[in-house]
Amino acid sequence: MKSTHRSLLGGLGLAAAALFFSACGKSKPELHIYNWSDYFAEETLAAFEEKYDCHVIYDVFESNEAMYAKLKAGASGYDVVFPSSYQAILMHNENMVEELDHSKLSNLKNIDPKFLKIVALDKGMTYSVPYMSGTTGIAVLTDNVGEYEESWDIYLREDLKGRVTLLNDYREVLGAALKKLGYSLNTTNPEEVAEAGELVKVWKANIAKFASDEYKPGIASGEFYAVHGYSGDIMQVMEEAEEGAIEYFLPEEGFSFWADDMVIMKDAQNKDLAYAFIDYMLDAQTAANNMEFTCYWAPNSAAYELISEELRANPMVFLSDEHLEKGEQIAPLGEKDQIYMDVWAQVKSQE
Ligand code: SPD
Repeated sequence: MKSTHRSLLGGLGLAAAALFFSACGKSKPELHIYNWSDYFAEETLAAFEEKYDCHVIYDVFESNEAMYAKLKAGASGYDVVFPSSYQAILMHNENMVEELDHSKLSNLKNIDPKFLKIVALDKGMTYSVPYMSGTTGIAVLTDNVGEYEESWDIYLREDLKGRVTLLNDYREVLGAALKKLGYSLNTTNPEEVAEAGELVKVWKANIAKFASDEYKPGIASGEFYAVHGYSGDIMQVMEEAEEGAIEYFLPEEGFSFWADDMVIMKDAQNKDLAYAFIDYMLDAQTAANNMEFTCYWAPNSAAYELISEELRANPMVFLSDEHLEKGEQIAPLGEKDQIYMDVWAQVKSQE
């Protein structure tokens, strides 16, 4: 697998660089992207800028909730956004994203049909195109955690108090507690969600913080001993750590898996460039480069033969039948989402 140095600082470097280049050459067309951090290979954006003689401005978000809140609060000017599939559905229902013109996406043919069948929520790719998919689990610093059970109960361990983190993401954290309690992470039963909230309050007393970007540098530096995080991001940190220093597990009680998609915003300023960008991301070599860098599954059949043997064989990258069986995909809940948001607000406000 190609070893590449990644910023473990949540993509701030890339965003700053993009802003710098944007300020230097205002005459070129600009493409504004809003995405998760550390989610492109280093060469991806620069190669696109060169090919299309444009500037790419890359802003990052740490959760669907934060991204959606910013857009709803009036942030406009983004051309391409990368919500998780369950969030893309909500954005589509709220008329925030374009219906896609497939004639402008020649590389759509590369999308893995198996992925469309078993994982994609917008199976016809009418308003979203799949980008990457992964799982959410727990990474541990082996020397500091010692023996452990592959369970959400790690958040109860007194000896790890103040050294563990949970994601700052209500669907992921309440979802984890729901799995621990034996419920679906998509339940709309208010009592089950409330019970999950009570469990998260117990976990909260033991954690250092809710962290969605800081967990990467935190476990890399040894500040945190166990972190709740995304498979590819953890694998990125593992690649730069000593062999065996960090392990990743999927709790036996169940866990989430998800996909992140690409959408074009209704108010995009440069829709042609947005289409060109999505098509470029679907190019086999671009997708392979992004997979090698991010360590996530890009569901692009044409890219599979271009990635290393090692990546192809890594069980952390591709969703296996076991993942699909023991894990559960986060689904959109419509109005019932409010049940989760109310419980999450209580969790967050508890001292
Ligand atoms: N660094 C990229 C992380 C992408 C995580 N997206 C998945 C969110 C599911 N709740």
